[in-house]
Amino acid sequence: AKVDVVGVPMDLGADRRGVDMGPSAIRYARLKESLERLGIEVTDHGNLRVPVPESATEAEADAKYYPIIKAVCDELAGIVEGVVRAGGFPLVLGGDHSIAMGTIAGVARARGRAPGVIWVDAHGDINTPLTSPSGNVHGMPVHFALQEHAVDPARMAFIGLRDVDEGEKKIIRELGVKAFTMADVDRLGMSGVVAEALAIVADGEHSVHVSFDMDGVDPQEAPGVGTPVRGGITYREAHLLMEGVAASGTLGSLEITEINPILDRENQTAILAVELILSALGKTTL
Ligand code: DIR
Ligand code: MN
Ligand code: MN
Ligand code: MN
Repeated sequence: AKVDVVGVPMDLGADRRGVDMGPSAIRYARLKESLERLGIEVTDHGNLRVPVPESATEAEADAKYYPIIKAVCDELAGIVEGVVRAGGFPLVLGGDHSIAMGTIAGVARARGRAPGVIWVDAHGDINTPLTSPSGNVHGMPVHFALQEHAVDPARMAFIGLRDVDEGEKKIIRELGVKAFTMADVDRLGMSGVVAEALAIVADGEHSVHVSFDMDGVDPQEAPGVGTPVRGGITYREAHLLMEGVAASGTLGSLEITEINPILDRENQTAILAVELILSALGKTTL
């Protein structure tokens, strides 16, 4: 197996600073060595060049940096497209969650078809620029993925939701997007949730994209995130989720977002991210 790592040190999409250090934190947690120990061949494409907010114009800042975020996502899409066309597996390291627009666009272009998407998050990330209470672009990537990158709302599932804005609730209801809230995880168990989610999003091998916001996990296990919300996915549930995805044989691309090393404790959120990546790529106990 082969994995292509791409880092996107983006922190323009969120209010809290520091997620731009996410790719470094994940690499520091021995991503490459751990993947290689699994027998995976790793090509690290390094980081994209992402402007810092201090270098933005006033107009760009007023637009919540959308023009810059869009430009970085376009570049990311090109890299991801190339990776998929070459038969590789894109593993994208964030950065805030706005980068998902680039990853999904690249996968869609390479395959001529948008992937099914499992979106693991405490939040819906489906605000439009008009419904968003914050204006932050990391709260909107699902909206843009559906709108501009042809993701089919019927082939998408959220897992882990527990903090959804009023406007987002309405959009999720109207589009009929399958959303497994934490209450659903409690009731069905994570193995049931993953099985149902995969039944919705997967339709063949390498057809599924997992977009994993580390704030989907409970802050006790993943304190290094900008917008922690209590009552999240437990350590074991997170592994079960990734192991279920791996066992399905349908995973085609993966991204890990929103790790904030400044708010972390001894890099534990990045260390967990590496563990979860390994589970998603086939690491098993026996
Ligand atoms: C909120 C927070 N729904 C917003 N979103 C976050 O700003 O749109 N997403 N934190 O990860
Ligand atoms: Mn989130
Ligand atoms: Mn396969
Ligand atoms: Mn998110």
